[in-house]
Amino acid sequence: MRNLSDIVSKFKIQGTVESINPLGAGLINDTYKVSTQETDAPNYVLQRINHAIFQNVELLQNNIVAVTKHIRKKLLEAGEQDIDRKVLSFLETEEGKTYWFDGENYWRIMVFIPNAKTYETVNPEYSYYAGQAFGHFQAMLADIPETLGETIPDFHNMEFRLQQLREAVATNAAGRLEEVKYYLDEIEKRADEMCKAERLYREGKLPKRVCHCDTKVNNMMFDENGKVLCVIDLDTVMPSFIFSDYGDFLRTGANTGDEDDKDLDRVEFNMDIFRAFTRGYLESARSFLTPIEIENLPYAAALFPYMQCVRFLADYINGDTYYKIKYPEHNLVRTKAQFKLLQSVEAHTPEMIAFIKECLEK
Ligand code: GN1
Ligand code: MG
Repeated sequence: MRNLSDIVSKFKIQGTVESINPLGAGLINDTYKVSTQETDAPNYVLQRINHAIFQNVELLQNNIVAVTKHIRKKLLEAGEQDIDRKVLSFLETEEGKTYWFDGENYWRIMVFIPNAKTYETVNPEYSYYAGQAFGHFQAMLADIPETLGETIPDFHNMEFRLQQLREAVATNAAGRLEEVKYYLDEIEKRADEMCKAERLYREGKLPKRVCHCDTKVNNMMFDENGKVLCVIDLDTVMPSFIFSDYGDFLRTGANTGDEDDKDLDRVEFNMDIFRAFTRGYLESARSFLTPIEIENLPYAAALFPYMQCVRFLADYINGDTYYKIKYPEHNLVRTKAQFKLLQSVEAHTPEMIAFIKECLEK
């Protein structure tokens, strides 16, 4: 790989690079923190964009620039303070692009947000703020003038994800089919119900809105007091069902275990987190959500563990070509943990429905 400081030098940064160290735990891109020597110069985040997955980097960066500019404008209009910590800003190269292609890889740099933290787990109070923040994020983007492209076509299309799984099964590239039969059966039993969003969309009953589409807990920056500053990891911002953002936060935030927990007894759906997040989300999103969207929030809570189960399993069957893995069984372990989470969500569905009803009556 190229010398990282060489890559940094292609962008118009302030200050002198002191160190470059790995940052974060994303499964797709490679991320580094670039620290500068001068105290008055910002630090930066350098990322290698996974070009195998994000094939149209120009479109990707255009989306992100459009989104961050629009959010910045909204924050200014609302008279917000501390705007530089509430929205990402990307640096340009000498050629005026927000990415650099070194002949092999695509790179980008954004300003590092100081005194902000990400978490792998959150308590109910933080979840409440997270719910408000994602509702607010969707609300701010409701009138973005640019039409955003799909950075990964059919990214959260459940029918498409099932089709990919079925193709993986038909090919059986890694010869792993025998050991995953049970999970395939369980997935197929639920397939029809889980494709409900696509059907409602075709019937004209469900809109697409600009969503974040990767609302894992660790994609939010919190300030010193646990308040959400901003949402990061904007690669997948695109038109989708609001279920994407609501559901994927709960998939990660309300899981009492880890996404790849080997101990399935640790994996449960935490209703306290569900309640706090839902309360926050409804507060900031209720004004624009339709009754069908609200009614299907419990479906969204099940859809994302289900979809992730399908995606991890397909990758396992394909021989681990998509997600970074740490050991050979990793994608199978992830599949099992997501399935366990799904079962727990299913067990809590009546309670979720009752809680949402209660929120709306207030
Ligand atoms: C990937 O980049 P990261 O780790 O935040 C994936 C998400 C999955 C997630 C599972 C582009 O997100 O869709 O939900 O892993 N991103 C892409 O942890 O596929
Ligand atoms: Mg991430």
